[in-house]
Amino acid sequence: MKKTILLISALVCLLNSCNKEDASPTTTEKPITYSNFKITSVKINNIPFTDGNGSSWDVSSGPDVYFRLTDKNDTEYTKGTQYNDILSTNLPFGWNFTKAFEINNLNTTFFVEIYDHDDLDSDDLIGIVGFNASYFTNGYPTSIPLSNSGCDIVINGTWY
Ligand SMILES: [Ca+2]
Ligand SMILES: [Ca+2]
Repeated sequence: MKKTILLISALVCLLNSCNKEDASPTTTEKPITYSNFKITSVKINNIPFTDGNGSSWDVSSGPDVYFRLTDKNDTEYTKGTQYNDILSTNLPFGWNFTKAFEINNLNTTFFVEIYDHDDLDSDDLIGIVGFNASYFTNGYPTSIPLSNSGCDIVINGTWY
């Protein structure tokens, strides 16, 4: 008999605690949060075809475009293979990562540096676009458009 009473009181407790949860304002479900993001591809929608002086990147052809993924210390994490003689009609173009680039600290800022490769002198920097994944944790978009200095890019990836 004692056992039954104990069981019943335990059950009542359980029910009460359930009721308390039900009384909370909207839902008892916790919103999903992610603490990592991995970049699976980078797409270039637009680049400026002239430098700050109005000169084209190459004298007689379009720029030979590649990107470097770096951090503030200029550590290079990955580099995209070069597309030669890009014209505005080649836009958009991009790179699928053979190995996704994993960001384990969402607060770290990375940079997509877009270059024109030159054979005879140092490569021309077309533009740099910063990316800090923590700015996108409201909604966790898997396709993130970013713009800076005339460069419009899209970073695609997965939250996990
Ligand atoms: Ca050049
Ligand atoms: Ca060229």
